[in-house]
Amino acid sequence: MRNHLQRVAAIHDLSGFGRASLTVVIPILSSMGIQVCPLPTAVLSSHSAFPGFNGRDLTNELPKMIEHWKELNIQFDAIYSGYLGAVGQIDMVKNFIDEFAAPDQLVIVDPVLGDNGKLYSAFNETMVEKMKELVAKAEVITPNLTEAAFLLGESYRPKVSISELKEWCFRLAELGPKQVIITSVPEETMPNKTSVMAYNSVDLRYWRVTCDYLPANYPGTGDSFASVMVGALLQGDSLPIALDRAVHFISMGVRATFGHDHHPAEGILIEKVLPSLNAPVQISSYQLLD
Ligand code: PXL
Repeated sequence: MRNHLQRVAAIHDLSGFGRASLTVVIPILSSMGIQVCPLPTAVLSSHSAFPGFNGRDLTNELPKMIEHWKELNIQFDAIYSGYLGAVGQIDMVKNFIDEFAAPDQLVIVDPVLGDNGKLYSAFNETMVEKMKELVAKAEVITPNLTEAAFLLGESYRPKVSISELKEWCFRLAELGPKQVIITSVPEETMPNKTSVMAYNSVDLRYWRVTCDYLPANYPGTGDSFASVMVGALLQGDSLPIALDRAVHFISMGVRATFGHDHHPAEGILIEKVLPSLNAPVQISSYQLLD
């Protein structure tokens, strides 16, 4: 039977406090009219940027949950993975992609590994190596600059030229994905701007969307960005329009948050900007790169 709504299997952790992973994936995709079926990889009191967090890895639970979904014969229009609780989960997600494959399905992997040049506290080089295998099974990947550097074995540096970034996108596409999106790219010549770069290996086009940069570091923005990308692509947007929508959603969320004085680890106030996801595209600033 055809799904009544587009349906996404969302393989991420549930962090109770701080807006990251499932606490942003679900509201964003629900606001975009898409049904989310979470497969939680871990349950944490907060994301790992808060000191003293408590977490429970769900690696041993996943096979039983996946088995039940198979018995229910659930069909997914998209499979979307993010933060994985342990390296042993990578093979499970790879198998999930094989077992739940369907025609025209979107498989999007956000290879969550780290930020600002460092791996997140739960991860090491083994996770990086294994993540390459998962990336190879995706149609779309959304690493940030740090994750792109780790996946390519490059040293992280905050300033990477556009020609180097194009080469990084190309090399990431050689790992398997058709579309590569690198987020959190500082602009070389404009310190108050930040960009997202994308490459579509099907039509060989490179895209860039630039927005204002405010000096703050909010965990979970990568999860919000990738979730808007999933929603927009499922709604039939082109790659550059999906990029535009995701960049401007984050940009608005950062602006809605920046003037407040709470701890940045609480993340961006997505609740203030969720309704904008239902508006027609208003700002369009994508650029096609030579
Ligand atoms: O994608 C961000 C994220 C997700 N989940 C957990 C995290 C983080 C980033 O710190 O710690 C548990």
